Amino acid sequence: MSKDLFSPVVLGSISLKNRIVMAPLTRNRAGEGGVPQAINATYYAQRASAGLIVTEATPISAMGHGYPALPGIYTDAQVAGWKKVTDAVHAKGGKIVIQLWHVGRISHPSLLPNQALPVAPSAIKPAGQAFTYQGLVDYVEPRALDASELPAIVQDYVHATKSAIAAGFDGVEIHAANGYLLDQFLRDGANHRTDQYGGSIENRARLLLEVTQAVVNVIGADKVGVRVSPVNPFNDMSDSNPQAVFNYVANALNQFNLAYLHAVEGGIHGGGKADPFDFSVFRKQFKGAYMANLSYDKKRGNQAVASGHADVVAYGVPYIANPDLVERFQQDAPLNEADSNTFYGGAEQGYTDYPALHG
Ligand code: 8OZ
Repeated sequence: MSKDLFSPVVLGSISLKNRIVMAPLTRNRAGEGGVPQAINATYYAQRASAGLIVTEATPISAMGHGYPALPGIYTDAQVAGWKKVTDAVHAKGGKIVIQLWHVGRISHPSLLPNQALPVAPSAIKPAGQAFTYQGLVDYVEPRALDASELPAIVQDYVHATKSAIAAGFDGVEIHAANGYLLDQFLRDGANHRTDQYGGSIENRARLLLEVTQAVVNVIGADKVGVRVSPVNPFNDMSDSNPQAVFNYVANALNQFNLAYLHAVEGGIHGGGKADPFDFSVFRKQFKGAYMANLSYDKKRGNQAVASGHADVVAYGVPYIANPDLVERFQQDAPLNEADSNTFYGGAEQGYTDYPALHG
């Protein structure tokens, strides 16, 4: 029988009851100190019929923050908060991995310890404005990281992965997409380094591969995914040859036997026009499971799975508004419309109050 979105699948060692994934979604509703609250557990548990939930992007360190009210995964209180989330999702038969995040230059001193400058591969100020507690403020020129500082950042990923295990997650996803730190190293619009972390594609991929190796050593490759966005221009990103960079990355990641590779297959967040890119060629470089994301609906999701392009499909905006997206797809029921005014920040409204078909 041919596969569709409702067929079970195993990603690495994570068993999914269907191939519908809740994509990572930044919602800016964590408590003081980046600690997840009961409302966050309710939100994720409402969505536990997904085959897999990828949490919102979650900073691995205080320097990894770049927006208000993000949850973290590096303090004991954050681990305890996330434990309530994973318990609530598991109680409803769901699976959940946490997306590990360092924002790099997409931040502002007001969001960082001691008003520190954001860090980046190179001292290149991104165009645009940071979301701060004081409102939108121009980005600043980040401080270029010295190569000697990178092992400590890799260690922050290690610590975050240990914290994720303690918090009861089924795995982790390394966020190497959308113009944040690891993506800043990958793409040459943001990386002008002349050391072993810049210049050639091999050098620009080095930090991602070091982070992946370190995370794999902690939790096991069969519980690790990596997310990339080869042509998303969001956060002032560009590359002179994205196909070559990301074909290399997909090939290099084969060495680990990861649970999955997750790709944003175009531009998101209104960052502008995406460069041409052949995602079918890119996907074929990778020997493991592939998670596709970007404006899929039920029909195109089923086609992607049936054709073998994707093993699983991640849905973002539809999951904001439809906690029971799986049931709605199963029944061809109409979808709730998502209200973009309540995407980022706030409380229950637009977060936990979207109705399910069956109360
Ligand atoms: C939208 C707003 C803030 C952050 C991403 C973590 O694009 C994000 C993000 C998206 O990966």
